[in-house]
Amino acid sequence: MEKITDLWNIRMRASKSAGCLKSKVKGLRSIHISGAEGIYNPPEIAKAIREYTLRAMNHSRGAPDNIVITIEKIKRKPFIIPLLPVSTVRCDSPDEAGRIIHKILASAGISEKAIKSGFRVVTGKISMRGASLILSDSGIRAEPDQHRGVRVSGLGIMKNTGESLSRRLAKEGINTKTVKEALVLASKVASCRGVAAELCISDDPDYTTGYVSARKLGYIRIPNIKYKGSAAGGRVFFINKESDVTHVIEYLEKTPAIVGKFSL
Ligand code: WAQ
Ligand code: MG
Repeated sequence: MEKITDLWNIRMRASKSAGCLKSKVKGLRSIHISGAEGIYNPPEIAKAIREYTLRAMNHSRGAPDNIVITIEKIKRKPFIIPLLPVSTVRCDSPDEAGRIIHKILASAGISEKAIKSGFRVVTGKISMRGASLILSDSGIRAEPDQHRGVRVSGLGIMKNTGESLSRRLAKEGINTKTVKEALVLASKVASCRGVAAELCISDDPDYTTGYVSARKLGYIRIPNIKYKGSAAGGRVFFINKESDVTHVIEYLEKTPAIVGKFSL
């Protein structure tokens, strides 16, 4: 987006009805295929919708039978937030990834119980549409709807910040939409008061790089976080026990935040 007036939030979600008995037993009516969101100025809207539609229709998780695209005018002044610094660790296998994740999360003050609970979410067979909120000390899940999770929305990046980010990422050969969108999302999550860290594994079977992020640690990419072909994945936001869950959800789902600078 070029200017921070006349902003629109666009959300896409694609799903297919749950045909298989297993999902019905678990009470799931639909299976999550793909989702995306971003903030745009009016001249960019038509292009964004086309791009989101194509993404939904050609997804590695399968063919959807329902695609919902919502376009809403943003009525609040957005927060301008910094981008997290990016780094990539060396990691050759999901086993090694497990050890690396454990070390990073423990250094961010996340308890053993909470790390275990987070692992269960991101390696579970059923993909949530959003993220799980896990209390950093007890490991208890705090999101009101455990099927849906908390869906971060109202996020974007200023045009010139996005362009210089692309140049930086291109030098490392990682200038992709997937990386950029995840980085913007992680930056918004890290800017939320009460969030201690995030863990993410893509649910796309062919995308095997995940990340751990936190305001203090930045965005740490972890290759080979899962085996190719696995449709498991998810996101966990670890929250401090004093944090106000309602406020956290309100900020993540509803409050517009735009990445406008590189660091604090
Ligand atoms: N809000 C909350 N949770 C979300 C959101 C959102 N806006 N979008 C996705 N999720 C959750 C949901 O449970 C998905 O199943 C899961 O995350 C994975 O989503 O630097 O592509 O869109 O190379 O598959 C990481 C990039 C890419 C790492 C992550 O996630 C890198 C990715 P996906
Ligand atoms: Mg996905």
